[in-house]
Amino acid sequence: MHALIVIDVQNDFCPGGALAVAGGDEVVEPINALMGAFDAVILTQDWHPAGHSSFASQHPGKVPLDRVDMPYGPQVLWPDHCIQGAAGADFHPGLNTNRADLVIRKGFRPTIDSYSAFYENDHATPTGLEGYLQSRGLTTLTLVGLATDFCVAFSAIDAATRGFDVRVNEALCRGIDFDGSLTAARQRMNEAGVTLS
Ligand code: VGL
Ligand code: ZN
Repeated sequence: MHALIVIDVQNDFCPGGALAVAGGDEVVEPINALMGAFDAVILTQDWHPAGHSSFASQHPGKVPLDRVDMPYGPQVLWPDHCIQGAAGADFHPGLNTNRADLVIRKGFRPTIDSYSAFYENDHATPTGLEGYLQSRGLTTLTLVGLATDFCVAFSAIDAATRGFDVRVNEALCRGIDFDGSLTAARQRMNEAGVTLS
């Protein structure tokens, strides 16, 4: 059984949003068109409380894209984005959310970020998605969405490491791509056994 996992196609990651990914909105219609071909469609939603620890605004003297050391490891700092209940956290209005069997939210704990749909950035705290997929027999996963080099890549690597057959459809992803992050993410995905197409 094959699931389509649509990562973070939310207003803040689209042009005009707080953490806009270039061309982020271009993936919306082609993702909609793909949904019917899958046994299950799952959406992820970045869902931060105001004042989240991944926001540069919470770290005096820091600006977005600076790095800090968190108790769980290094963390890139971001502009305030995807705040629970705010318009920026809504899915892009063109995304066909009706087709989704499951919406999984992540990043809701104030002191830890969660790029991956499977584990928070400590690589230990589960979101529950793995158990959901297992109990539905969804062993093959195609990932699309935003951003290729952060939430898509982290999700793909976690899933491949946990034994899923993972494909990333790069044409239906867009990346943030700073400081070599896209090239590095592609390499890490390849090493983890993710199929890039
Ligand atoms: C993401 C940075 C911060 C993503 C989410 O969806 O790739 N990136 N929060
Ligand atoms: Zn976030």
